[in-house]
Amino acid sequence: LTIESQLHQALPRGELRLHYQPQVDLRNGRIVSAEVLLRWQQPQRGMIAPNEFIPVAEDTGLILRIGEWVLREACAQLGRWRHEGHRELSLAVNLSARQVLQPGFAATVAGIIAQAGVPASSLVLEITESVLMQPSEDNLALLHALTDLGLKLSLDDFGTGYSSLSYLKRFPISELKIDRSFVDGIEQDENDRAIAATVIAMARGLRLTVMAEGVETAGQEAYLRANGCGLAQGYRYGRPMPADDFAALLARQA
Ligand code: G
Ligand code: G
Ligand code: MN
Ligand code: NA
Repeated sequence: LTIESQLHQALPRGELRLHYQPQVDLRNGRIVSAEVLLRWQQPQRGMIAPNEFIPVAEDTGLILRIGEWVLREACAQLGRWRHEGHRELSLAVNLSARQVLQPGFAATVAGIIAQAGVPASSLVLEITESVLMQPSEDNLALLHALTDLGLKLSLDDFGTGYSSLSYLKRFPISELKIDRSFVDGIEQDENDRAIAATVIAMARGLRLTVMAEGVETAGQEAYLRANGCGLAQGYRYGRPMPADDFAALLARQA
């Protein structure tokens, strides 16, 4: 069987799972949110990484149904955690370009957050530069319809794509995620240090929050904090993990 035909079965058979990776406030080290990362436990193939099946889901259009399931599941989980006392917790969900730019998506999101009983302000949607590379009036209106709900848009993998800086001004983005490829070299590569510091300074100038991805070491963290980066995510704080493990981590810092 092809990966495509197996992917069709993944949702009805309950083979998709969500993992949660902690995101911390660099001022105090506290976990304030998590990125939601999709996992596919395929009975014959084992665990399949999103980089392998998301492109297939995008090509086939299955991403629309899968993406909606991810949002629904993530918001329901967020509602339970907030109800259990983690009142300030928020979640960041990855969206494919095709998903964000489908007409009526904002109404779908509004329905999902209402059903889950979570405030829109506790939801971050991570989009990629490919969304901003189609800067039509229609697309701009679709993104505004989302931010009008009160949620935040975060630009994932910043610096790796082709988006022009002018898009940052034009689109209703409130956060930049510095790509892990720049964070990697902070301790040894003068260029990576300069890029990280410059992106942080630019983001602050534009009044955007900054999340550094792929933070693994104390040295990387110290450099990012010293340069004004507010938020961080990476193995230093935790790998993507099942909901129960993330809940245990939250409980320990309560
Ligand atoms: O979890 P992992 O570190 O392997 O993630 C790999 C990539 O897959 C990430 O860059 C992320 O953007 C993407 N990804 C993970 N979960 C989702 C999802 O639910 N929807 C979409 N569209 N992409 C996802
Ligand atoms: O594309 P996106 O940035 O959404 O996906 C994040 C990916 O990066 C996930 O596949 C996740 O497993 C991976 N990741 C998260 N933190 C780290 C880290 O500290 N080091 C490395 N090498 N990978 C990470
Ligand atoms: Mn992401
Ligand atoms: Na990324």
